[in-house]
Amino acid sequence: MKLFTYATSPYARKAQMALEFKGVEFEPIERCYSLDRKEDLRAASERAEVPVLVLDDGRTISDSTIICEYLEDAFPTPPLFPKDPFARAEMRSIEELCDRGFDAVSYGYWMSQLRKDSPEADAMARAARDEFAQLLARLESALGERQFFFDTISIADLSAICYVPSAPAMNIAMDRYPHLGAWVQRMRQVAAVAADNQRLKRALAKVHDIASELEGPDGKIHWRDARLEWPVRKGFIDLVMREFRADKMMFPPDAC
Ligand SMILES: N[C@@H](CCC(=O)N[C@@H](CS)C(=O)NCC(=O)O)C(=O)O
Repeated sequence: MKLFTYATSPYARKAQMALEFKGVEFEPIERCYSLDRKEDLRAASERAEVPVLVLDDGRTISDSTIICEYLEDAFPTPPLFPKDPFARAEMRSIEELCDRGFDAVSYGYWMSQLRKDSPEADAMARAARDEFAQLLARLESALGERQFFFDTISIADLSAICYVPSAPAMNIAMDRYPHLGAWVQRMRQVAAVAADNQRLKRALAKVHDIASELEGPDGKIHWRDARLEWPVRKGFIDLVMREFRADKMMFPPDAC
């Protein structure tokens, strides 16, 4: 199998950690279409997003949630889903909170840093910090005194570990979230998570500035669903309009 992946993409990281946790052999291929425009990723995924899993016979599976469900079905041991149906539903809700909520808020924060000379930059950074803190509080209470979000490590943990440790980079102190703080340390004892953290550190060490992580060769930035909703919902629609009018937005193609 192959995995189109990218060391700083939370979705790709989740899928790669799931493969590694389950001990499935695969070849990682680092791609980010909006930054490198490599056509092999576009050929494998109509949305040209990572992650994409390519099976040995060439069939492909896109979307981190769908990939993780496939991996759980195809390689049930060790499990990454709880057994109880209600716990499975709760696990999916935490994954969704990360994929939709944390992702959009983080994107909003990094956009505010990228456009730091824009009139709304400070307010946007504050709004993103406030909402990120609310999301952390939700996870802190969902985790409680437990070792992991459910009886054993699950997709909820692999999703959340892609966001929680970025709080300090957004100037959010972790001392209000003691359970999450201890959980991050515990998670980093897990081999697949430790390997992911090493890859992330290596990738971040090479990042010159935020622009090089977000803007493609033509200056366009990838936008989609919740990432677009967040600045509109928070009242930063003028920034969105300026990006759109300046032709700096790249969207997934129609009908996919
Ligand atoms: N719903 C998708 C979202 C995947 C996604 O948005 N991936 C981003 C990276 S974080 C991407 O590939 N964006 C396209 C680009 O930047 O070229 C999933 O869960 O896999």
